[in-house]
Amino acid sequence: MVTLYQFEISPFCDKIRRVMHVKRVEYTTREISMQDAVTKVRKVNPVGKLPAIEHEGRHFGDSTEIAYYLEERFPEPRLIPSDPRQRGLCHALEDWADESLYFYEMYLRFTLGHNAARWVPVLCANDSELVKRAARFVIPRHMKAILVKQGLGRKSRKQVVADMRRHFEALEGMLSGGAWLLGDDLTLADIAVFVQLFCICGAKEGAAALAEFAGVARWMERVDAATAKPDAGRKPAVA
Ligand SMILES: N[C@@H](CCC(=O)N[C@@H](CS)C(=O)NCC(=O)O)C(=O)O
Repeated sequence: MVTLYQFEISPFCDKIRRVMHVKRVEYTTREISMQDAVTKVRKVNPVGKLPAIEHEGRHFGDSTEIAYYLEERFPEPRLIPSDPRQRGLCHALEDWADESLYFYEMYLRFTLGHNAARWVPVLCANDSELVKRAARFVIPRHMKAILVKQGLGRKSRKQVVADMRRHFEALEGMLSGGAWLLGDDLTLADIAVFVQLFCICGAKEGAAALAEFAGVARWMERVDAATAKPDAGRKPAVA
């Protein structure tokens, strides 16, 4: 049995739940609240980020590390190609999702007031009233500070939305070659990109972009159908 330490709404945690669902890995989740994050996360991942898993007495952090570990321990069905070119592309797309698309979801959901009003309470669902109230002010500022250092936070909203739209356009182009990002089979690349897009589409601006790209919308439905727990009760592109 795998134990997943998570923030439920984190795209990286969603990525690992979906990988485990496809591989039919038995797992249980431990939800970490915002107020416990500072003390509890470092106990399961010294880097201080989630997801982290515990399996057979060992701890692993970082969604990429975890996905490669799960691939080794639960090889079927394969999610990481063995062909070197496909494997390289799978990694490049996963890294694009984790290290670029992630910052768009952070920017859109947590720093724009109209989206933050919806998502900050979800982020703090397991916290005390005091934390919930403080979070309305603290979380958007905290995320903005991260994004200013990263670079996206120094751009205008118009520029960020235009950059984001270009990512949708790139995906639409990649998907013209087949049902999945790498062709005929679902891979870790589909899951990694999907989870970030799912969060982006939780913002009004993301949902509006999705409405323009029918190929991306159909692919999102395919990935969700192939990777979500039937009882997850969530649909992509809710705004
Ligand atoms: N590269 C990491 C990123 C994980 C990540 O950034 N997780 C966020 C939640 S979405 C987190 O734990 N942030 C807490 C922090 O940075 O202190 C992965 O793939 O697991």
